[in-house]
Amino acid sequence: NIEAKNYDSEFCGSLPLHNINLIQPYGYLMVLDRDTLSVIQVGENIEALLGISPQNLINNSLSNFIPLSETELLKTRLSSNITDAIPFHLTIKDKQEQTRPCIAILHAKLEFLILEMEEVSGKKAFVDVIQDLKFAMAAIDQAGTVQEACEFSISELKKFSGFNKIMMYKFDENWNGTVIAEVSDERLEPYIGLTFPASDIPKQARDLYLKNPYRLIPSRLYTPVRLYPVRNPVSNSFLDLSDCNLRGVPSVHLEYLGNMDVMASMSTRIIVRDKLWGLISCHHHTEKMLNYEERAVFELLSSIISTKITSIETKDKFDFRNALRQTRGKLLEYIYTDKSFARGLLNHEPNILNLLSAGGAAVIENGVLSTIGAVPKEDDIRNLILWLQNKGIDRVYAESNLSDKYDHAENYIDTGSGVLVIPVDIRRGDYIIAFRHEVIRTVNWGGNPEEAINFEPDGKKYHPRNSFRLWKETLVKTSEPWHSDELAIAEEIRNFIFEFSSKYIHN
Ligand code: BLA
Repeated sequence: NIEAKNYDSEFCGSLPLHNINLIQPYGYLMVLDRDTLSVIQVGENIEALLGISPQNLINNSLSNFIPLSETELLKTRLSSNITDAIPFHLTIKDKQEQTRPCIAILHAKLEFLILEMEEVSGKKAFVDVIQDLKFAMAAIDQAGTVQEACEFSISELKKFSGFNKIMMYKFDENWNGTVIAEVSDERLEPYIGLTFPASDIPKQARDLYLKNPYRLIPSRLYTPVRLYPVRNPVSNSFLDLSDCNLRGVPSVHLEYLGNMDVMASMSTRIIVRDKLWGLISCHHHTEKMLNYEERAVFELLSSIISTKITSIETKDKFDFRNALRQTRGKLLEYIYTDKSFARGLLNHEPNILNLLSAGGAAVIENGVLSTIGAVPKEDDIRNLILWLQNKGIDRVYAESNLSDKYDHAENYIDTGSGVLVIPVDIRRGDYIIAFRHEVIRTVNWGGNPEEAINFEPDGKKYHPRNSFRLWKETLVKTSEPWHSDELAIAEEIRNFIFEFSSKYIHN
């Protein structure tokens, strides 16, 4: 049986999404020859738009259905070698000579063009769209923290779109995600504060957000539309639909939406420093279609929110790093004037506890142990040093759950759940050790993550979990995590002591 932690990489993560060969019926899809614009492959629902069967449409040129000026514009744009999806207005004339205005999105591939079309519906005036955008941008701009940026953005998007519920979903370092902000109609079950396992949005699904800004599923009960012919005659395989908005949805996710009691869903990416940071997830209890303009507003706002979050996070990181550097500067000065790293790190303000946000610290210099703050008993410290020596730990080493690696540390969870170790002279047993106490953390999972997926007795058919009720996990014997900047600063202190001690200390 597959373990929960592996669902993301090993099971859900291997479902093919790009060659599902089915589309959702809220639009039309055509594969066209790059030169002649003649139809190579088409979604079987095309008859509803053109009044022509897919079989009869093959080898006809799109230019037979649009004004000459639009064919020319399309060709000019194509010759500019833009690879991004380009939107167009197409004034389709169907078989009965009826005019059917459409918005088309063109994906230019090497071998052919993929055209996705939707009939224009409920067009908003340009000035209204701009007004919505300006309001939302002004609100987002007011945010001073990431939390505020998330809250302001989703409430603006809720006003604008009318979804029943909008959430900001933030990924952690293991790709689990937590709902950190939520606005919803009153009667809905809240998800705020709940964490969902990585496999709920597996890797290949997350990766698609690096290509496509959003994913829209207007109705989970849609009837899938096949492509005709089934195999693309140019590539002689299934059409790669990864860029297409209309791409069909794997049944496991449709079932998942049903279990959440959601009929329509839309998610929009938040990208921070080239990485998927989170998603704005929107739910609706009845079918809900957003037209191209509305989706474009989501797309634009998602990049504005991404920029805002990036700038706040960058500033926070800079401030944190700056404060660390200032304290480090003072400590190095103390070590220098005291000609002893033990005295330099322990006897002044600020000291090593301030530098590393530690509850206690032990420094062994020339075999002599000195401590500050709340530390384990002397015997325990001596044993820890023997363990470090035996392990040959000769670089800065940090653990937030020491007892997981070293059983004996169970005895001093209250002072030393976490350690940061700076080895100075391993042979002599000279170390600098900062301790952090236990911080009991509760993860509020949206349903038991061990049951993220349920296999039927045949071991082949499977279902997503059907309960998202709070399932608490308590993490014990673990301290606050050590920050990579703290590790870097510890390394700098170690280098300084090396340089300096060869000249002044211990002689
Ligand atoms: C897709 N799963 C998704 C998506 C979201 C979630 C947002 C993107 C598509 C969409 O917007 O609907 C999950 N939605 C959530 C979560 C919240 C939310 C966590 O609102 C929290 C509030 N899913 C499973 C299992 C598998 C799985 C067990 O639960 C795999 C076996 C797969 N999820 C799965 C797949 C997709 C998906 C394959 C991609 C669907 C697609 O884009 O085609």
